[in-house]
Amino acid sequence: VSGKTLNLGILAHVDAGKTTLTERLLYAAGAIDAMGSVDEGTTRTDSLALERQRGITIKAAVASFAVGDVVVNLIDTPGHPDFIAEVERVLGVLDGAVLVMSAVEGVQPQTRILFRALRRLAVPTLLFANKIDRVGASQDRTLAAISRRLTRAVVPLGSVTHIGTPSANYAPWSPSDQEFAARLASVLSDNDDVLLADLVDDDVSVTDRRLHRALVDQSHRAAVHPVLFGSAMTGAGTDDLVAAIVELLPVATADPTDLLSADVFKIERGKNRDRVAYARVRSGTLHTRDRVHIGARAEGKVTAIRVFDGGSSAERSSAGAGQIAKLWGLREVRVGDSITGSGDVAGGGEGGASGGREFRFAPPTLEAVVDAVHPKDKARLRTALGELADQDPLINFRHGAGGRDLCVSLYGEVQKEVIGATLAQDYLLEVTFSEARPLCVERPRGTGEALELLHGETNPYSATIGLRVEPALPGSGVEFRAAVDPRSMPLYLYKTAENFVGHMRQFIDETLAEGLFGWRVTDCVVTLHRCAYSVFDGPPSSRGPTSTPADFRNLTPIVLRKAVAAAETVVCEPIVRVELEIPTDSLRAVTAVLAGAPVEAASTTGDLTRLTTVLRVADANELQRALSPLTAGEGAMESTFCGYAPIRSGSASKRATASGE
Ligand SMILES: Nc1nc2c(ncn2[C@@H]2O[C@H](COP(=O)(O)OP(=O)(O)OP(=O)(O)O)[C@@H](O)[C@H]2O)c(=O)[nH]1
Ligand SMILES: [Mg+2]
Repeated sequence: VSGKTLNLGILAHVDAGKTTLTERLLYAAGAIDAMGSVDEGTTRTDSLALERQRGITIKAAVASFAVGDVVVNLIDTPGHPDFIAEVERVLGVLDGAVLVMSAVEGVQPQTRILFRALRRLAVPTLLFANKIDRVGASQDRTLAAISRRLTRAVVPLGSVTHIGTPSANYAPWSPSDQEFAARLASVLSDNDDVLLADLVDDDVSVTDRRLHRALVDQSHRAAVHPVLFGSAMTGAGTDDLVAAIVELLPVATADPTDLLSADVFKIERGKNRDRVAYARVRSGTLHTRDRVHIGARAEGKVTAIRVFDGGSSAERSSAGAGQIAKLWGLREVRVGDSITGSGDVAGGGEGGASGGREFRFAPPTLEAVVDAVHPKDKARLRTALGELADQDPLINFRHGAGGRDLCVSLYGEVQKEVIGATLAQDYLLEVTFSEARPLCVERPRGTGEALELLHGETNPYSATIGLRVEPALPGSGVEFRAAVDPRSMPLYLYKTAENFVGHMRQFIDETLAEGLFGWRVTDCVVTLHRCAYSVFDGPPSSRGPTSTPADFRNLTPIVLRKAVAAAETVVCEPIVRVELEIPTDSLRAVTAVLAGAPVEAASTTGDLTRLTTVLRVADANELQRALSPLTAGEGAMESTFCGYAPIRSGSASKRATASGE
């Protein structure tokens, strides 16, 4: 294991040119001999049949090239908002990112959402304005949109000639260009007081070289974002982009002698349908035949490793800190798992499961019931969805309607089609989907308690459990507290109090997956306030505890359901904050569609009006459909998930009144 690694995400709004750019970068760096094309379905990273048919990226894919002694692992991501969960997993393994936008369309809704996430995680990010060869491309408009809608902490590194024509080209500014140096100095000094003071004093120490060093340093720290222009299609500007990537983005830093830790961000099926995990090694070194912890859940043995190494991946006996490795042999691995050495303390990172999952973006807000066309396939469908859910963070399903229905959660209609096509292609399953409806949650209305006593008349199990359910702050999720003496816990079965509490937590999460109205129960505190196990006190030889794990596993859901029923629940549906930018002369027509929804902020500049409001998801979807006809195609809207609000009696299409969370 030698050299340096840079794990680079390529992110953008749908169709901005990520996959084409990935292909171009591989070609420019000599990793491939000929450029593939998205339109012909021949790129390296859009390798799935579905991606090639549709010309869109669905799954994140890794490719790599070398520049000098740096191996750049490119992760091409999907831009369609239905596949945002795929980007979510990738964000955690990046050293840097290129946020691509089109120099024609400029900053689009997903551009902002992605940029915000990159900023929050402080991922060093270059901005690349693509498609300068297309009619309508504009440098000034793109830069204005960036500083108005993304950030002012940007430095354009060059300019474009013949923009909007096939011969459009990009040329970097010369470091001695006075205007460029002045602009650079002004942006950099916003984050550097010493530089600012020297500039004010007109100090001779402010040289081109000093400015350049400050640019490198601030880009590495994600304090400023260099902007480059180019065309993935013609190759204009892409050599400069390669140079900027290796100079202005930081390489991975980690200690290969440290304890092993690796993050799984993608799972793919191998030739024998075995699981292949893509993991970024965070620290330490992973060897073939190593036994490892998979989250805190399972163990496994790595049977083979491939490492990305400029060009394609190559078989290796080990993968070191900073590298992205493909791992074979981990049968129980899921996306989001953290892998640690089996000699070390298991390092949490249980991801993948639907339980306490955290979203960097928004959670899915829709769901549909999926059903097999042929009744005999029902069981197989269940298994297939389970398998898909394990390898694919996009797919999340639950049993609705008391176990009769299979419900998949969704970000949108395209995702529904993709799941259908995947089931057909990979599992030969024909399915139908119900219309997507808002994915609701239930919150407790008040406090509820329930208790089942050992030997009690209504208690079919040999244990005592008392649980209390109380409402908690919106957005807080489920908290479990064990308010009993550890001596009352069946430690002879679970060894430690912590382990027992962990198991109880799991029973509770499973039970809360379906509340009184069939939705997940959340935003509550569950307290275990009574607990006892049964002790057989016959002759001394047979004296001792007799409750089994099954008693606790089976009794907990019974007691918890009673407690939830006593608390009662309120069904709440997802709401989104909607930002609208519309021609002022369409304001009336648009507000008519919003009837009733509170407009939080409105401002008019020139003939454009911007306003913000909060809508139920169903209404936001309706508005999205109505917007284009109402604004002659000029209106733009962006919605961000902002929580849940109690459903208005009867109809999910009523306007939101609550302000959410
Ligand atoms: N004229 C021109 N067209 C481009 C350029 N880059 C990409 N395209 C075209 O834009 C379309 C979308 O390109 P992709 O590379 O698939 O975009 P993407 O961002 O990967 O799209 P998703 O992965 O689906 O989000 C294709 O038709 C490309 O041929 C460019 O620089 N100039
Ligand atoms: Mg793509």
